[in-house]
Amino acid sequence: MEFILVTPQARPAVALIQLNRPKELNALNLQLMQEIRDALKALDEDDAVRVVVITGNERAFAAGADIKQMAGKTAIDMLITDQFSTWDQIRKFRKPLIGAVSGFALGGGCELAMTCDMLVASETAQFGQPEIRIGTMPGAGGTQRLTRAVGKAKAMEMVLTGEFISAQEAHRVGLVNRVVPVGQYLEEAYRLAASIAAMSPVAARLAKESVNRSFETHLDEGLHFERKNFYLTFASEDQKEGMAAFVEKRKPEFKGR
Ligand code: DAK
Repeated sequence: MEFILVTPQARPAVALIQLNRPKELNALNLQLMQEIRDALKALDEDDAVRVVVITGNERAFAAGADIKQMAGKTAIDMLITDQFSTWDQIRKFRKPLIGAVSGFALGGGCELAMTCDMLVASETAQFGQPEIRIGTMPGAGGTQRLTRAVGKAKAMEMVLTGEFISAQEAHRVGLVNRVVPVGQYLEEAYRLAASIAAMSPVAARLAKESVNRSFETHLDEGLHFERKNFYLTFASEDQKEGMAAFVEKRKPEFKGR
């Protein structure tokens, strides 16, 4: 891996992916995105990993897709490169994925953050979809996920003016889960990850899938989907362990089976 650092056990059962193109503010070139995709695939298949944290550095989570790499491309170049398949595979990651964001999360960087299940932001984080300022528009979910997260008025303003919002505002409008001082954002993400890693990985996976389904379907179908996944948890050893531990007044030990 040239542009990311992967630590499979950054904390017990918690892996870390760190974007590592600091001079370019972690601009997302094709190779970097492919490396994230490959790392997530490997971590998805690694039973020792229950939760993944993805981060950049203090100055930038990612300042967007690599403008220098994109600048001369034609529509047909973009069509043939089919970058969306990389993004689609990232979206299909099945374990909980937490973004730890400091500094710039712009354009594709904001979109990458929004593919995470939860976000911890430092007080210096800034989120934005500034593509309009360079004559284009969001292409990897910015008009869709941002609108679902913050509502139409705020999303329209961000997408049409390209203005950034602060971590505090991102928190107020529901884009991020928590905002902490800059020295603490990664630790806070690990804390959140550890609390999820202590749960049943089977239940976490089915619950994540069910929450995500709510964005893609109507209520009746979503409730049906949720019920099937709820029933499915009763096929797991973890459900037996969790309920036995409650009755026996002890801490459960979930095995992911
Ligand atoms: N691409 C390439 N290089 C970038 C970059 C980017 N997005 N952002 C920053 N850099 C580079 C700068 O060029 C500079 O490099 P040198 O000139 O030193 O070689 C270095 O990082 C430091 O940046 P600055 O000197 O500009 O630093 P400042 O603190 O002055 O400004 C800034 C920071 C973040 C405000 C500024 O760099 C900036 O405005 N950056 C561009 C932000 C932006 O427009 N982002 C949106 C890009 S479009 C798709 C998926 C996704 C996308 C599209 C398609 N498919 C699946 C098909 C997404 C598109 C986008 O994200």
